[in-house]
Amino acid sequence: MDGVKPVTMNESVETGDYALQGKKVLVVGLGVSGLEMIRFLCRQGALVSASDNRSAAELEDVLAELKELPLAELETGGHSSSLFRQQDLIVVSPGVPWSLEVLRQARTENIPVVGEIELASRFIREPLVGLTGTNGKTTTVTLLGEMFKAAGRRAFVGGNIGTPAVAMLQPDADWELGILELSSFQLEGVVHFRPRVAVVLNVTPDHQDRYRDEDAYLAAKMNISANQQRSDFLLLNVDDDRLNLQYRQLEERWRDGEEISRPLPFSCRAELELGGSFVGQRIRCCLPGTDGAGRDLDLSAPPLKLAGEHNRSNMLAAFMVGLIFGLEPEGMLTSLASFSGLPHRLEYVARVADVDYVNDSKATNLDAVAKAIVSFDQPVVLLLGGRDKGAQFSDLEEVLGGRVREIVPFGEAAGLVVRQLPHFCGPKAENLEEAVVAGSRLAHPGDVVLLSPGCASFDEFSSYKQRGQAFINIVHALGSGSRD
Ligand code: UMA
Repeated sequence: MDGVKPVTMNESVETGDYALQGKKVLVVGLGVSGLEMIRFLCRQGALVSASDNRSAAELEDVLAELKELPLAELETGGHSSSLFRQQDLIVVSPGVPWSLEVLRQARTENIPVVGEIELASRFIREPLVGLTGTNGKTTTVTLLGEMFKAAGRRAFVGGNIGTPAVAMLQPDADWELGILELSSFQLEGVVHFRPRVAVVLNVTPDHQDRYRDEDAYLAAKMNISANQQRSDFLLLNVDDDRLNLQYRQLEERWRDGEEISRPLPFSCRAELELGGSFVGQRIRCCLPGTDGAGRDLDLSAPPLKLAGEHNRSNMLAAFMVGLIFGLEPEGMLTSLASFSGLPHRLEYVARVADVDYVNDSKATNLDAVAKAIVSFDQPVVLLLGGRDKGAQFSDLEEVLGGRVREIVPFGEAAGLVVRQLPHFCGPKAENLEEAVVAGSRLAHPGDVVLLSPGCASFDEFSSYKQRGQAFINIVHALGSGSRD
């Protein structure tokens, strides 16, 4: 993490004076985070400037929105050190690299530089759940949002999922807690951010263009608990080797009385004495009694619509967070049973003639296809095709064996798929509809027909969403009259 962790904010802010009235604050980046930060900072009475490296022409829509707001200065087409050096505070959008020369320079001049999550968390008074991981973050915070909503609790769900955390601070807001999906980019920019409960779902190599090595990426993720205290919790998936090691080290430090959060393990492979496990059909949780969170449960899990160990692991993490916040287990089990995931991402559609149909239209690359295939315990009939993006379909061979009954190649890329994966392919289908029908004939009872196309949709549709919706419609037409 050399060179990426920002310098802490100036003394007055650190000692609890968060007043922004009359302070010169620069917002870097004019995406959704930048816009929301500008709105918030203007409401706080700050003298707000903004800087973006896109040209004014590229920012046309954004500039139209900014017209309503009293900006002190607006810089487009690059970042100039003269503007950065005048500021009392610089707030940075998550996608902007901390290594930018202008930011480095500002820090050497003791100008505080923080990220959007840090800014928001300094003003949010409600307890926060912070959730990170390489995969499954969006699914898990969405499920958590549903669990809290079902329990009648007003939970803000935001962060990397799309709504910036600072939107939690809108004047008419009335939240009881915030659930934040946090990317490693966002976690790089935290200084005092302290979630009441932090969760790390998994850590596998990603964003290697931004991080020096895997340890630097892990360090950015673990920043989620940097400011937690002994009454806080850090949930770690111990099925992940790197997190298992983190857990064992942190547990020792916690037992030695260090001022760190209580680490709690969770696993879908082993039953644990402390923490949570989801092995077979049973969910077992043993949570320590700090602040009334103590629970000891052994429950039978309902049948789930989402397949795969990674989904069980995400569900277990959400269940444990809910328990810590006092949600009733029965209500949460109902939420688990009805949760069908996010649209177009391993989205369960229906069961027709004892075959499950799953829409993974968002999988437009082979890595996503591979992850989808391994998430099922039952045999898969894979609908693969669309407009090729230069993929090497033969790379899939390793995961297909023993898992995929047959591939139905479809659309423009069908010929290429057949040439590269001759042993797995049945006859080509012209389009998606033909592919679904062919898939339904090939599938045996208990199988999954999976649309995980590994290609763009543009040969037949205007977007992956339209393709996914078409798949859903075709499946429902297929199933009219059958049990859903
Ligand atoms: N920009 C600069 N200078 C730079 C680089 C970028 O001015 O050196 C400008 C760009 O021209 C652009 C703006 O910064 O105008 C974009 O800022 P941003 O990339 O932070 O984008 P936002 O629209 O604010 O969205 C961000 C997250 N984006 C990234 O982390 C890249 C969104 O996550 C998030 O939903 C949103 O804040 C709200 O919190 C997206 C994402 O791809 C979904 N995340 C990555 C992931 O999930 O893998 C981490």
